[in-house]
Amino acid sequence: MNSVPKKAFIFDLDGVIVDTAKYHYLAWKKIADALQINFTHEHNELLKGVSRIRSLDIILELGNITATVEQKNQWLAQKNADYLSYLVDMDSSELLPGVLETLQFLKEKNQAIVLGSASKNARPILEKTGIIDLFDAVVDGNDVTNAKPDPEVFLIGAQKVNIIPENAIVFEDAVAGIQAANAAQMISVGIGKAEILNEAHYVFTDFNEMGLAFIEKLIK
Ligand code: B16
Ligand code: MG
Repeated sequence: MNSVPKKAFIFDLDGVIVDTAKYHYLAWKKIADALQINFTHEHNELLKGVSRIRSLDIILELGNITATVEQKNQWLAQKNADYLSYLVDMDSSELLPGVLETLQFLKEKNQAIVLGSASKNARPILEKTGIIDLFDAVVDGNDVTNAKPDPEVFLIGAQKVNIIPENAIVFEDAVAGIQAANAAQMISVGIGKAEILNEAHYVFTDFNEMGLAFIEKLIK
């Protein structure tokens, strides 16, 4: 008899599965340029894992600009339309190193695979990259009221596959996401730089560096 409980492996999207930060940057840059706000790649780091509306507020704060709700809605719509235009040709070649192998390995091992993302565009991205069928549950920006570092997105994700938080593992590239995973009492695995993601239980540059042996250890 197998006494090992099934676990939930929860993946963030942007920065973990695909590198869409570059497209978010290009789309926000157009809005910032039009408003004469200096918006650099370093500023873009502040937007990782952050909701669309909060991202706009951060950019407006950089330029000391106050705006009406109508203006903000217009910029949000413009930004998203531009962002989506960069995703038109997206395919599996945009999957980050080792992601597909990791997902397939988890599937073979009969583990629950969950998406936990702040993005409202998560589903089309999973479809375009050809991996949506590997997911047992998808929780995205349309499903949550409280943004990361609030644990809501990951707690809903684990609940959807009937796994208790203690048996869930979260892969995240953003500090707020690591904090959300820790607040949910889950195991947090940072994808990126150890000096930035220092609150994570483990950190790897990417899934290739992590290796399947590490995943196997998490399953046991
Ligand atoms: P959208 P994640 C986040 O996705 C991005 O990191 C963040 O930069 C973006 O603003 C947010 O999604 C909202 O995205 O405009 O597509 O709804 O990292 O939580 O997967
Ligand atoms: Mg992310």
